Amino acid sequence: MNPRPETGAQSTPRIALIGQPNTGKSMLFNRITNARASVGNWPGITVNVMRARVPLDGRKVEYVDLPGIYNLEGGSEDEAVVNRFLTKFPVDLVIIVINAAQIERQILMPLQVKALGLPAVVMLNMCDEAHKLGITFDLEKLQDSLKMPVALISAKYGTGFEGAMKQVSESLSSEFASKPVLADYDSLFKTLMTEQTLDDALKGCVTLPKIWPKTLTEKLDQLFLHPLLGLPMFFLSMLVIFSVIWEIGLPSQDLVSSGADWVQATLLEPGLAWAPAWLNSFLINGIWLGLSTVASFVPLLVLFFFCMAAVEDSGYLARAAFLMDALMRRVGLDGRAFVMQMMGFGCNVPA
Ligand SMILES: Nc1nc2c(ncn2[C@@H]2O[C@H](COP(=O)(O)OP(=O)(O)O)[C@@H](O)[C@H]2O)c(=O)[nH]1
Ligand SMILES: [Mg+2]
Repeated sequence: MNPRPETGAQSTPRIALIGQPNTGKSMLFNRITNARASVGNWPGITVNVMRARVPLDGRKVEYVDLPGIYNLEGGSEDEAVVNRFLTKFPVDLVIIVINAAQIERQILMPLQVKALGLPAVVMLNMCDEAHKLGITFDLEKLQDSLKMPVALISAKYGTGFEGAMKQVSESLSSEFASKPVLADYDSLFKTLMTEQTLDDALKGCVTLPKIWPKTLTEKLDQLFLHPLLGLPMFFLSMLVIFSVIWEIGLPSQDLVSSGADWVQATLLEPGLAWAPAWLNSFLINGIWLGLSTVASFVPLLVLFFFCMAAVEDSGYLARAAFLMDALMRRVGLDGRAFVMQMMGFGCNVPA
């Protein structure tokens, strides 16, 4: 039996939010607590864990935002923190936050929590995203299957939030005072987690669209990563970039050069006519010529970096590396090495 320090029927009930990273736990936590959280100071817990005390149906409740984890029994640092937290500072209710659009990949945690015997409410968050993708849920069935309340919400837009908190409040009153005992994780999970159990838990509860709507990125990828047209299109884009640099960059380089020549002929040479030959040559052929040569490259560089930044930030460079991989492998290199080859067209020193 685990001792339950810091809790008891007389003290503040504690509710912990758990779930995978990026499921919206913190956003939900902020919505629940009106962003009035502070970093909790828990003995033996090294990462920042936010906590806040706010009333729920007239009773003060402590909420804790635990680090995102993929698995309750894993060995990563964050998983160890959650593990340690749940055993050392037991909670009276767990809110399991799940990305509703990825429910098939996130159903493990409710099953693990159920196996531990912790009272829990599942919040299928990001219902707006799931709705956009055409995913529908049979909440009644899912509640029956998981044997815990399930709410469909959007922490971002507030959809379903009130109803979900009502479920939290009800679960807390019914379960509070009959606290669970955390069992030995390993033996508990060993029998539990087969693909079959995961599939069964969702059977008939979730309807995924037959055809997933394509995002803009997917549509563009289909075009740019086309097995036959992908490479020609990539070379064409590079040709366009090279011509832009050529057509705009070279004339601007000439412009800067002739500007520098003009400055030299009309200002520097007459202005320095008084100087002895060695000083004159040092200032004009040494310093000025050096500076103006470097300056003449500036327009080219600016243009080149601008074009490359656009290509890189759009994600096209990473895709080009993917496209080039098969070719580059023939010469014993990686697709990414192609980026250096490209640089070589500009200057072979950095390449
Ligand atoms: N579309 C949508 N995005 C959400 C929702 N809730 C959270 N997010 C986004 O999901 C991302 C991760 O949220 P965060 O609260 O930091 O997740 P955490 O890692 O679980 O704490 C953020 O960019 C949020 O804006 C939601 O209900 N709908
Ligand atoms: Mg967070």
